[in-house]
Amino acid sequence: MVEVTGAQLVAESLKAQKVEYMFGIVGVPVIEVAMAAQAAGIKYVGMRNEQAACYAASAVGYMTGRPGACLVVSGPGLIHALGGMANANMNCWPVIVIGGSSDRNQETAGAFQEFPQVEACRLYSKFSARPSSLEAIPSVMEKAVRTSIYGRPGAVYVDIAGDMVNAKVERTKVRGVSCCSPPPVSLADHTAVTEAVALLKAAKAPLVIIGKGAAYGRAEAVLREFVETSGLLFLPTPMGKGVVPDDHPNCVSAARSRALLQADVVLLLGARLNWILHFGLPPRFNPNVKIIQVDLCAEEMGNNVRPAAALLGDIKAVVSQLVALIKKDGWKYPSNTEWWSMLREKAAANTKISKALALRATPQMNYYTVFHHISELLPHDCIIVSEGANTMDVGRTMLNNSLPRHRLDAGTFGTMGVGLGFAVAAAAVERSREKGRRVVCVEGDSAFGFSGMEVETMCRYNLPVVIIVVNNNGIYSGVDAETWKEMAKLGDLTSVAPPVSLLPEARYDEVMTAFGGRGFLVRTVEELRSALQTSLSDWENPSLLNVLIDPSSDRKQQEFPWLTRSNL
Ligand SMILES: Cc1ncc(C[n+]2csc(CCOP(=O)(O)OP(=O)(O)O)c2C)c(N)n1
Ligand SMILES: *[C@@H]1O[C@H](CO)[C@@H](O)[C@H](O)[C@H]1NC(C)=O
Ligand SMILES: [Mg+2]
Repeated sequence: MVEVTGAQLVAESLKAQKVEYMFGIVGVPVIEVAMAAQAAGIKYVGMRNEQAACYAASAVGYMTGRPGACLVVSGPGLIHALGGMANANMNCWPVIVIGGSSDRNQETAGAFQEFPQVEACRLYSKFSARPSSLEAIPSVMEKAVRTSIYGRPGAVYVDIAGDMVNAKVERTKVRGVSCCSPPPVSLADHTAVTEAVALLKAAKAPLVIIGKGAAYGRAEAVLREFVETSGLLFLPTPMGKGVVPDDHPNCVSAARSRALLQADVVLLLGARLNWILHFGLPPRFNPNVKIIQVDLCAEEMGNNVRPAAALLGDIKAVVSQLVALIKKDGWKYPSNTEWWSMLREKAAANTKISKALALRATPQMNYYTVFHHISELLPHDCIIVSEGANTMDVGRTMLNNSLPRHRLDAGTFGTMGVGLGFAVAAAAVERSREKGRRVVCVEGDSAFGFSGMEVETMCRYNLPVVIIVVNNNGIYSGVDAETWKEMAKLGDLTSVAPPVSLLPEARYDEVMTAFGGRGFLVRTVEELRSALQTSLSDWENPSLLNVLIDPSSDRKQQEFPWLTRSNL
């Protein structure tokens, strides 16, 4: 008689569903689950906070199309993971959280770390359940993984009662469940496709917006063909960057505001008309703009703006339909239109302003100087992880992506603290690939602090992440060291220090050296370039560049504020 434990069933079921990575923190009752996962051939990455573990697992889901698993203990462990589940669900990224919970016979008795976990996860996931017996584990796992990747991807939760982890059952009594099929692909209604092409042909100022749904849906090849066949101009959303390369001649990122404002027809590909796209409404959009919406989620159609055409289906398949129809017609948007030349001029003017800011000779560097030099040195195929406010926003405009799914940032939910978990995940995935790519993590000093201890995780597993902390002594801005000292004389700092401020010239680089990685304190362009070159040539160790910039450095004047608010 061969017996199998609950832990083994969880691990083997995950492996059977092609889950390759698990991130987590062990303790009672899940230590055996992590060990069983390794025994089943799943890579286990022990993290320092469940939040970061869940961010990491969801990043694997986005990059590979297969959810990463996040393993947490009961009560507080699970609570910490909720932030990661919410972030994944908002981003529509698959992740499977496995939570140990208290023993069934102690429920309601005040058991150790007892919490209503299945109920708690419901608000943060697409699916939240607990297998009722050991025999039920494989099918519940299959359903969880399937749910995370079918339809609109998202977070799922499976609860494992503590007493089930080490309980045993005869293997022959457990029905094996094979791997779920890849998500079924559906095409858009042919009439809607015809309407969409007619709208594009009649447009004077058409614009394609490429979202991270297109990146997740692996539509890069067909989308590039679509852009080049149709001759249309495109604008990526933050994580849509790289699906078609940022330096493609049809990319109008540098004239984003103008392109959004004056487009008369927008083809929305795997992007939502939420706050990132200013709801598709005035003052940021033309009130008469016609939206052609391509999405795999029917409920998304009509959010904020009623679409002129709704193309429901798999993005890769639907874009193929568009390409086929355009090719049949032999239609191409002319490249000598006013729309083209206006956007080109605007883009050139904006780029010139950024460049002038970057090259301004001042004693301290500003955001533009830092990103100008970083962009010259980064390999074109690197994965850029980024978070912060100014750091993320300025960095996004100045750091190009040429490959899809190579930018991971604060995303739809605007979550600070995601960066280091994403970077750990990206580096782990890249290391398993034949030609692993560089992972560069560009962090504001505030953003870095949320998950800063994951530096130890990077050092422990020799993950050669290059972290660049753009340090302005605060959230959006800070004060310099001298002013800070003067301020301390004026009264208790909790009363007088600006709430945005953080410790001036904090030595984040020493967090890295504390664990054996490379740390650099950087004040000048020369130091920045040399530290970055050294870091990029080291594939054994992680590095952290603590780049001190002018704490009063700001974003250049914008036509519109970044966030569209109601008129208060
Ligand atoms: C979890 C979470 N907490 C708080 C915030 C509010 N917030 C937005 S950006 C930001 C940090 C910005 O500072 P930093 O990372 O140093 O970037 P900077 O703008 O200074 O370059 C914070 C705390 C958030 N978005 N997410
Ligand atoms: C980034 O792309 C833009 C075009 O969108 C191009 O002008 C710029 O030179 C590129 N930057 C780098 C560093 O390649
Ligand atoms: Mg800052």
